[in-house]
Amino acid sequence: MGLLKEKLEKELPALIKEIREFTKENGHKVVSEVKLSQVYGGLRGVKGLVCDTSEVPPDKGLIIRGIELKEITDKLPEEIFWLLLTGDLPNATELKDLQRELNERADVPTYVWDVLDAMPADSHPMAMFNTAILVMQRESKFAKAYADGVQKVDYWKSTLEESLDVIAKLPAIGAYVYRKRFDKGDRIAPDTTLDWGANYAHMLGIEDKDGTFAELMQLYLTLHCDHEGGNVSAYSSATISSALSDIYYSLSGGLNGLAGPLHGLANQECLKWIIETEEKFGHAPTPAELEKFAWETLASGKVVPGYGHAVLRITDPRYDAFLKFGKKHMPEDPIFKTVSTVFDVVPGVLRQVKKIKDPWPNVDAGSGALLYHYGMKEFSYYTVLFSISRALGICSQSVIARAYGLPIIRPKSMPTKKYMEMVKD
Ligand code: HAX
Repeated sequence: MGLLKEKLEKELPALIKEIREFTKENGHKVVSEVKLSQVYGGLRGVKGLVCDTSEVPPDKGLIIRGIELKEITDKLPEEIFWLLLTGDLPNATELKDLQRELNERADVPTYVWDVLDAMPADSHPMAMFNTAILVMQRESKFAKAYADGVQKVDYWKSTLEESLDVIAKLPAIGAYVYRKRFDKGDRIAPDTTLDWGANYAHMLGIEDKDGTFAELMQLYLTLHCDHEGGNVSAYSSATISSALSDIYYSLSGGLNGLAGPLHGLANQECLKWIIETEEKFGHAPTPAELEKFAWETLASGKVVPGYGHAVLRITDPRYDAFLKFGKKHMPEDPIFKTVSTVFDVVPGVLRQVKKIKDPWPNVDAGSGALLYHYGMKEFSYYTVLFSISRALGICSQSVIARAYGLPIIRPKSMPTKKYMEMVKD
């Protein structure tokens, strides 16, 4: 058994006992109320979920297990995975043990390559990536344990096992989707001496003479790992998982939500928007030209991608971290410079639109420009990178939900007519 499972086995029982007592004693207390505008407004702000891996205060941004993101941007993604699950950062021995476990589980079944090879050449990389996860469902350790009659208190154990299995394989799958979909040549064998993110960078096959692309992958995979429980991908996954569907079903389901332009696909849309400005004006756009283009985008009924957020009301600290990386490694890159100019201009435009609650950049506003700099110019691939990282949070949340014994998710819906009657009184 790995040290991660050992730690969780030791620490979870006391926590579960505490939660049981807490909910038993306080179950009747009101923690949120719902207005009709929220019912018809995506349940924004309604407190009705529990997520112990991370939280997103509107004025601070992502906090993982009590630690603000800006304090841990130098950590490896696998360290963050340990943190998400346990509440502590791993020591050197624990990290090494987790890396050993991931290496041992990294072999991808051959049929995954066959399925990807059989998909139409113009398939979206996200459709390829999510199909690869789903097709591995036959490997599910939870489904097997459930069929064998495992007790509810032990559900989390096989969920952790299969989470490790799938997380270990995602870099190779993601890298193959890139190489296959964009004709980059044969699959590159993994290098097991590297950490999870650096190995991914290696298998992508992007030229990286000074090692800074691997550094960017580490940062990318760390920054996108989790964003509390109510975002589309995490919430969709949690709902699927609550029906006791296994990780292969719930992770691919949640990541299908990430593939939407209002969620993870915004990183693809955002760079496209920036490149469009260059094409339209024939040169790196000036602030005045960008302002004009932003107004034109709004007038055409489209959103300005990479700006705004359902929860945040400040510049996303994940955007700040990417900006810092860009300033250090590519300050003169023209696309990166445009990203900075967009940041100077767009909030001022969006602030003038009354209905927009958050005019500030989110995580997707700058990441694409950094990838572009290293020659990864295939926009439609960017959400796959996001997905590999987000799997860390989604899997952690699933393991914890199973450990807490949370029931099937089933909020109540009502017809419009009933709401009309309800508010009459
Ligand atoms: N450009 C234009 N209009 C915007 C906008 C933007 N960047 N941000 C919000 N609005 C609009 C909304 O579309 C909405 O308009 P309608 O009422 O006409 O539908 C109105 O302003 C109110 O929206 P809000 O309350 O401020 O924001 P929401 O919580 O409804 O939506 C979104 C949050 C992130 C979906 C929204 O800000 C948006 O569409 N942004 C652009 C797309 C984007 O960057 N998405 C990625 C978000 C981060 C993420 O999840 N990454 O994965």
